[in-house]
Amino acid sequence: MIGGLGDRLSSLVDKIKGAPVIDEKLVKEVVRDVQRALLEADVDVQLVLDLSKRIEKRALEEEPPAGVPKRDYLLRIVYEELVELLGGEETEELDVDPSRDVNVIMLVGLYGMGKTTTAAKLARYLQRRGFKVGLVCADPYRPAADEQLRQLAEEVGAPVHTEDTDDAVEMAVKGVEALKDECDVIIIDTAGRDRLSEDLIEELKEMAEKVEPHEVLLVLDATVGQKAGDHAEAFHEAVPLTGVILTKLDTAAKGGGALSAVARTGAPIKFIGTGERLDDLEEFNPKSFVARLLGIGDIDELLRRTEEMLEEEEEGEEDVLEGEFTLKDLYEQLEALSKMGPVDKLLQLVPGMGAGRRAKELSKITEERLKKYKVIMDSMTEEELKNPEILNKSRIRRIAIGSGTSEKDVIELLNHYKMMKEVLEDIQSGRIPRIGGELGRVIRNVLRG
Ligand SMILES: Nc1nc2c(ncn2[C@@H]2O[C@H](COP(=O)(O)OP(=O)(O)OP(=O)(O)O)[C@@H](O)[C@H]2O)c(=O)[nH]1
Ligand SMILES: [Mg+2]
Repeated sequence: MIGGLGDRLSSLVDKIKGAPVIDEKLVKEVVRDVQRALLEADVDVQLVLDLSKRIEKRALEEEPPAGVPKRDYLLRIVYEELVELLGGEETEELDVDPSRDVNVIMLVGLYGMGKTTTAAKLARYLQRRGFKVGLVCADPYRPAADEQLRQLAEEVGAPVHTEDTDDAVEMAVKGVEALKDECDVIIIDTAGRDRLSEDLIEELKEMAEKVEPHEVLLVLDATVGQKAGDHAEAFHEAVPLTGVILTKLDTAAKGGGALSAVARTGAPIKFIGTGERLDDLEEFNPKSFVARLLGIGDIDELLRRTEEMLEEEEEGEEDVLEGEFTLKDLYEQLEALSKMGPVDKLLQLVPGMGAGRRAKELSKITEERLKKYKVIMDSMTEEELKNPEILNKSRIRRIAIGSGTSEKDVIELLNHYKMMKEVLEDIQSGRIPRIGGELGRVIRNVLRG
């Protein structure tokens, strides 16, 4: 993705990992490689210079925390500075709330940026999260705009509203009116122009006043490179944006330029489009994006951090082990954990978990199983999720039938739940030592509920 940036950066990681010593010469070489990679990806020269200066200064001056090898610390510095370049640690989630009557999202942007395609992609993304999504065409200008949206809506299986008028605002208002009862989220595909003209600004402002959107997302083609920054700024001045979706990153050699320029404006990049298919939409998160660019899996990441964590005792985490540990928690936490890497590998990092029956059994929790567990849990009542003890034979049978799985599957889930609970108790009683830091937190979250 985004040209050779990933290739260049991951060979840099190999260089750091393979260097016989981490000295000034290597640091300078690394800095030069980072510069070259970023400039090639069209990142602004000044941004690149600032970043490389910071990397060099930090690498030469900062002392790694006790127990952390210099090598790992250098990697960490490169990683942190790249994350900063692409928007920092904080990420903003899409503001959709199931308790609202309806959530309204406006997609805005110039001609050909990918609004209509992205509307359908976003619909699918939200459907997968359990929302009922409707699409509204608010583009009276582009020939057959309604037909294009209709076809895409059909593909994702979403209701669509089109209104036969040449007034974009009216199209949006009537569309929301028509779909709001049957939908949780309504996505409005607005009309573009060839530039940010007065009439477009007026149209979008008036529309926003009338439909009161929770999100106004600018859809921007990443192939424009650094110009994406000014573009985002100008739009934001005209209509307050809640975020940006950068499209066509799959084809954008200048993607690094677009990402860093938009990040600099402070507008959160919420999604990236990575292809023409309707599945090609990803949540954008600078941390995991950079980890991917560097080719360091989150496992590496965690392993590296473990070392420093062992040193430091985090404060304020004493009570996290307390409280009810329910099945629901198990699912949520396992899901969070599995995003960081294979569950079994992670659990092996916990002292006392590496071998034996429990580790063997828990290593069976693959992504596939997690999906199955979710389906099973969807067939349970709130009460059952909270008090799995009440699950007797007949309840288990009912759940298996309801979820289209087998009784064996349900029992397996319950066994895994019990096992995690045991581990929790072991940690509480001190039979398994506490571990600190990020990994410790994740593991404790898994175990706490
Ligand atoms: N490769 C790639 N192509 C994309 C992506 N997103 C959109 N496209 C393509 O970009 C072209 C324009 O997309 P549209 O969704 O029609 O753009 P639009 O902003 O609605 O265009 P107008 O309504 O004419 O203003 C289409 O051919 C899409 O398939 C992406 O992430 N990657
Ligand atoms: Mg369109």
